[in-house]
Amino acid sequence: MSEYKTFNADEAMAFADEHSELFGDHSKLTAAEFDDANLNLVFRVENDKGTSLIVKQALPYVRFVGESWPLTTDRARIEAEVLKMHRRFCPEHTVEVRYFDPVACAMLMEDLKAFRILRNELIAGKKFNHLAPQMAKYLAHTLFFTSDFVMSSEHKKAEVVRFLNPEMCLISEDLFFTDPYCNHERNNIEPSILEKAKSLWHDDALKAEVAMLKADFLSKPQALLHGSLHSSNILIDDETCKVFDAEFGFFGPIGFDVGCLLGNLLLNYLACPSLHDAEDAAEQQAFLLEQAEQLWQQFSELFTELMNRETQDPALENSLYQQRFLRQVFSDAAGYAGCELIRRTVGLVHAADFDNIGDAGKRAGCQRSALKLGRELIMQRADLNNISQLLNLVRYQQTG
Ligand code: SR1
Ligand code: MG
Repeated sequence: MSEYKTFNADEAMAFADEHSELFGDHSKLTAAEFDDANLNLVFRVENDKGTSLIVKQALPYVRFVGESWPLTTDRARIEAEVLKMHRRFCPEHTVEVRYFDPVACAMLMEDLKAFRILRNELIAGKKFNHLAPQMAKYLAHTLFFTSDFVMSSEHKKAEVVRFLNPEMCLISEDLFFTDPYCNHERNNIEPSILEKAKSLWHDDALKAEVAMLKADFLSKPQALLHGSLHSSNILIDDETCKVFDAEFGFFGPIGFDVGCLLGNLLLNYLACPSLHDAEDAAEQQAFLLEQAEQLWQQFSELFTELMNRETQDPALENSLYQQRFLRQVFSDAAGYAGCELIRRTVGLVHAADFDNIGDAGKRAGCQRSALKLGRELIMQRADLNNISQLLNLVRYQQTG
């Protein structure tokens, strides 16, 4: 391809056929477009023997908004490079990119056809005991091995430049840290909670803490983040989790990836009483709290073990420093989890966990709980000493 052109189904099939041996000669191919992709053009290309691949192409705009929101196609390069880097450090839980074309801004990925979107599975009340341990490993390995603990000062600075992602970061900066705290036209606020949402616009104490979290997002390039680690960007089957959709990747605060995932577990937790009957809701909430506890516990144990064993910079081997570092990651993660709860409630992009709740009154109750819990996590993040205290805050807010 000599210049960028948006694929149609035939061109997606040709792209897959040209860049993969998978289909062999003379396969009869079909291409089906995914219509639920927020940002990009995604096709499943399949032959008549059931073999399939995913073709994903960045559009020069935000797909679900349209051409009125132009967006860089360089996000495809970022996504391919982040997934390749993360797969180096955690291959078992990172989707495989088979080929990337920088002119077409398109990639060929393995098709995990038997896997399901984690958010949808949690909404359906499914439980996966392998979720927390596997995501803890993904987070610990991808974030530790791209941090100052391992990368030399010079190498990491070059990587920070390579992964500069200003347009995608601006979306997160606006949606997480700016829009929810003012009367922004992008916000999506249900009338029944408008008064609660308005209180955010005038809450100076909260806005000061959100500003600190935003400032760190802007200027704390600790490790190569996925940058959008929510439960719709994790695929899961009965044995394995796989992370995909890494176009928001950049070097940022480690607590942002941890907090995004934690925040999405808490969104589903708050939705449970409105999604399931009382007994199922209680069981699902107990599962989610257990997964949240294991996620942090196992992440921090793995990260500590890696710091002890693999740190390359003598100055960063100091055990007191390492303890303080992880303590700060926990505090950051609590704050970013709070930001995710709030922005998914009043911001442009909601979460199906709440939007799937048919009863408007129950949905509004979940939204109010999310705003309240989100604020508490942000305001109390420095005082929460461990995951148990954080989860007690969650339990209390649920009944508060
Ligand atoms: C305009 S992009 C909106 C959201 O979709 C992605 O999944 C990220 O969560 C982003 O915030
Ligand atoms: Mg996605």
